[in-house]
Amino acid sequence: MELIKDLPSVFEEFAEQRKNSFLRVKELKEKGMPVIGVFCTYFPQEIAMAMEACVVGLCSTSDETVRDAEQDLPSNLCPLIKSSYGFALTDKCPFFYFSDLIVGETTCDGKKKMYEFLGEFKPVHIMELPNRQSESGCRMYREEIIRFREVLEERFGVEITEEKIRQAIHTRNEERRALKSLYELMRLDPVPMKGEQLYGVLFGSTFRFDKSRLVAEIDALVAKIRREYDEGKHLERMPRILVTGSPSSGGAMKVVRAIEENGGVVVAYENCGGSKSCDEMVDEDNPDVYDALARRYLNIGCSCMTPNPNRFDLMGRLIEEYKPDAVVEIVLQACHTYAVESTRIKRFVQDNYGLPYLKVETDYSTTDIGQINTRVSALIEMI
Ligand code: BJ8
Repeated sequence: MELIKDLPSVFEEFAEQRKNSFLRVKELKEKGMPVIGVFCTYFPQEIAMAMEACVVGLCSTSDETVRDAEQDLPSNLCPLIKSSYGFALTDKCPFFYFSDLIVGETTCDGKKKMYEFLGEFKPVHIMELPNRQSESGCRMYREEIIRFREVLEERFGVEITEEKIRQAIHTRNEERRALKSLYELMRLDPVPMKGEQLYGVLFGSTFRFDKSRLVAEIDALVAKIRREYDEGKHLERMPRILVTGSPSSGGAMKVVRAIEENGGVVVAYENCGGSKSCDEMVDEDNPDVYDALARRYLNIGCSCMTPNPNRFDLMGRLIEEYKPDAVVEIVLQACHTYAVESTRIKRFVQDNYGLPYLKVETDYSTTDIGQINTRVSALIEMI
């Protein structure tokens, strides 16, 4: 596929993708396609894809409905949870509105309890996620994935064969491979694009429902960026920042913007939406598709796991490959697991790699932008 549009238009299009997909989901639903709303990277998408369902991310990341959510939820709760619940409560999220089934996992306590409220508006299925990455945990998640397949089969009157799951695994792996080849361009120094542009494509791609077309488009985008880079079109050399912690979408992108408006560039996202979502493939050679899925998903290094060695493993690899000059950790307000783990991340980054580390605790409001700018610019000046 030859990419005709210029790069700024492509970045713009992906950044607007979520909004532009509202209508598309409506059309797909009218054609009889089931819509599954999800909240977490642990969700084994391949099972839903194997029944040709449309999978939509429901995590809301704006301040708009937080006040409404606080009617039912405590105010000192993670903004992602409040925002997501608020959009559901006020019926302002078209993806939630069109969802036939909501799927949640037993990750952090706030999300788990919020799902109980969502059950008042929509059918909710909870997948029990073990909190340890162990052999027994894998067996348990494997069983949960099979149970989920059975729930879908019963609810939608379909048969989800292993062959279809195998095809979906291959399609998703191709998508991961393409997205990885995109973000791996940020190993270049100087970088070919801004971190915010990269994130826009990564996030926007989750709302592209024709995955084969998406893969071709991302491959073409990578080829185009590479070609232009070789012709000398790239940004200036800037302090390189690795972002980690809670998801950085929506309101939390203010931290990324602060980095880039103060002279730095985000070269890698360790968090969900970035490498956490794409780093590892599902083993296509494993004869047991459920075991392959359980192993791959359970390997995600979310702070809900205890202990959580895979996050440190991924962080270490990203530091070596992307050569950041500093690490910035985003901790959403009241996200206890990331907040607690941040102490160990700070030690890991400072002691093993001698890198400066900055933790930013924030929510989706704009009230702390000035303060974030001051702290981030001090970090960048120090590099
Ligand atoms: S795999 S990061 S998507 S749980 S920020 S709601 S953890 S209190 S979003 Fe997450 Fe899955 Fe983990 Fe990723 Fe709770 Fe923390 Fe809020 Fe969070």
